[in-house]
Amino acid sequence: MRFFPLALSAAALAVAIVPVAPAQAAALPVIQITKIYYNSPGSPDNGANVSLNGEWAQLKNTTRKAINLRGWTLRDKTKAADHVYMFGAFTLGAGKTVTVRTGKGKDTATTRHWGRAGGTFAYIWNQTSDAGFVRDPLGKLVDSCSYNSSRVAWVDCR
Ligand SMILES: [Ca+2]
Ligand SMILES: [Ca+2]
Repeated sequence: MRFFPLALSAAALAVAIVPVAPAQAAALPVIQITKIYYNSPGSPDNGANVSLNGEWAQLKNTTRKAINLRGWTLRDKTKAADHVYMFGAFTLGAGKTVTVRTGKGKDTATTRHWGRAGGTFAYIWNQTSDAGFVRDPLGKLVDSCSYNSSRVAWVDCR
C-alpha cells in the first residue's frame, strides 16, 4: 500500500503534462479575405490594365482541405452586377492563397482576374473607404473586410 499514493501521484502528473489545447480562438472563416491592396501603385491611377491589376484582394483557404470555389463570389460595396467577381472552375488548396486582380490577364493557380477594363471607372477598390465581401455559392456571407484609411495603400484583414 505504500506505493499506492506514489502511483496516484505519478498518474496525476501524467495527466497534468498532457498538452492542453490552447483556449479556443475565434474560428477563422474557411475562406478569409487576408489583404486588399486598394491603391494601385502610381499616381494618378490611370485605369490602364497594369494599374487595374495593381489593385487586388487576397483570399485564403484557412482549412486543411482543398475547397472548390466554383460559384463563390467576391465583391465590394458597390451594388452592381459587374462589381461581383464569381469564381469559375477553381480549387484553392489547403492553406493556400489566391489573388484576385481587377484587370484582365491569364488566370493561374494563384492569380485570378476580374477582367475589368474601361479606364478609371473600372477600379473596384476605393482608395479611402470600402469593404470586401466573400460569399459561398448559396450567397451566405463567409467573410468581410472593411477599411477606412488613405494613409496606406492596402489593408491587412487577418
Ligand atoms: Ca495609386
Ligand atoms: Ca468600390
